[in-house]
Amino acid sequence: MGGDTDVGASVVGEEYDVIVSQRYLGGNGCSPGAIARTLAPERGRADAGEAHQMATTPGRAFPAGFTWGTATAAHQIEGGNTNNDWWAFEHAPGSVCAESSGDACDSWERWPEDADLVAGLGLDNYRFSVEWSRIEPAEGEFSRAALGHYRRQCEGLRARGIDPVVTFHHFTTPRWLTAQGGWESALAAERFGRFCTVVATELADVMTMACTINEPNIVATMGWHAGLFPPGKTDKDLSYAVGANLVSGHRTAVEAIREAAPGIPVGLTLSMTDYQLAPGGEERLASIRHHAEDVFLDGTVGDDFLGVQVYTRMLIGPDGWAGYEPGVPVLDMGYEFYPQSLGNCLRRAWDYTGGALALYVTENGIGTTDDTQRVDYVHQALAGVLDAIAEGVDVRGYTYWSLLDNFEWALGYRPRFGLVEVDRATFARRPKPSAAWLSAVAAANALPD
Ligand code: GCO
Repeated sequence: MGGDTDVGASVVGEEYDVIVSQRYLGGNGCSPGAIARTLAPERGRADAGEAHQMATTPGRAFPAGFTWGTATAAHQIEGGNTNNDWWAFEHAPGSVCAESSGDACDSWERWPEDADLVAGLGLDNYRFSVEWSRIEPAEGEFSRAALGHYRRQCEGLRARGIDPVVTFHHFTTPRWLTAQGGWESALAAERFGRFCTVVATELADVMTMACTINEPNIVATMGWHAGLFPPGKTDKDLSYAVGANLVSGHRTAVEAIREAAPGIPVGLTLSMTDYQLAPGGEERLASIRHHAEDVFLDGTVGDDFLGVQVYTRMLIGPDGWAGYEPGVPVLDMGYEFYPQSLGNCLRRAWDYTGGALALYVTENGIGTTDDTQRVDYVHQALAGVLDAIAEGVDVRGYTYWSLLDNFEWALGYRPRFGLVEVDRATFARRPKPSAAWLSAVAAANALPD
């Protein structure tokens, strides 16, 4: 393992650093505790009771039917996913990864506990991903046991009153496919379509929504341009070609899932950043938006919904990322605490797609060891969602990333996005006060003042 989380230093100045890499670089040495004190000097750590009271005071209501959920991804929580490109990347000599995913949260075994946690929070849905390399460990060879596992998981969620929202590809690709060129090859879309047919056939009567490829823009850029995801390449043009293959994989998946699971809404979940103009950055801003977001949004025409995933903003000047404004709070992940980014990106997604697709926030959250700061972030982000809805943007639900403290890709287990803490030795789960806070907001379907 490289162990050095400041892996992004060498990429600053290139277009891709402003596109996505800020979301994953981290290691700026800034204390999250100090940031929280700046942001919320009066607020103490809320226990569950206080949190409930905070959230049930009359506030601004969300529309009836607005859905509440939380999300995870297979490789980040299951453990032992040895047969995909990420495991290989984590274990390659000189890897940029801080550590191996290892046992992760042991959720392959402990998914019933996770389902109990979501049920305990009273959330409507749980978004999780199926691991392609477990279901299809060798090309064309499908594991009945793995399919049965995910089917039981969906059934178990439903038995607890939770809607299963299934992501078909969340960053990981089986090794047998990477050996064929992975997403560099046009073959990948066809292979992915076949996998989607098998999975959607199995889960047709138990899942409630299907997300095809999670953040294809991140996969292409981080893997083929920034070199910080597998396969670790740094070729901008190749990353654009991979992006196009991922878009075609999405389209193939939409067709496959619709055919195998009629009536299940299908959509893409896209990483969006609140790119803002710094003086002189007009041209660069347009170019970044085009490559990072628009080519993927163009691939969503005809879908049933769009999943919007937002964490922060970036100021764009003539040379790309213009840096932080003086004095802004910077998080442990290396990017700015800027919860207003969510409302702004929802507006942009709505405008760009001409209001053709219902929007769901399929990810939003904060990596912090200060749980009070988490509540502050989500509170402000949700206020932005309400503002966007009031302006006419059709936002149907909010999903917090993540249920658990989990494997944050090249950064390992240091960033803490979870509503629930996980003991790294025993895997014991312990909900944080923010979990009770979000639970109360969901129960009230309203945001406290
Ligand atoms: C993402 C991711 C997650 C990350 C999260 C926090 O879609 O980028 O789905 O895998 O853990 O975004 O960085």
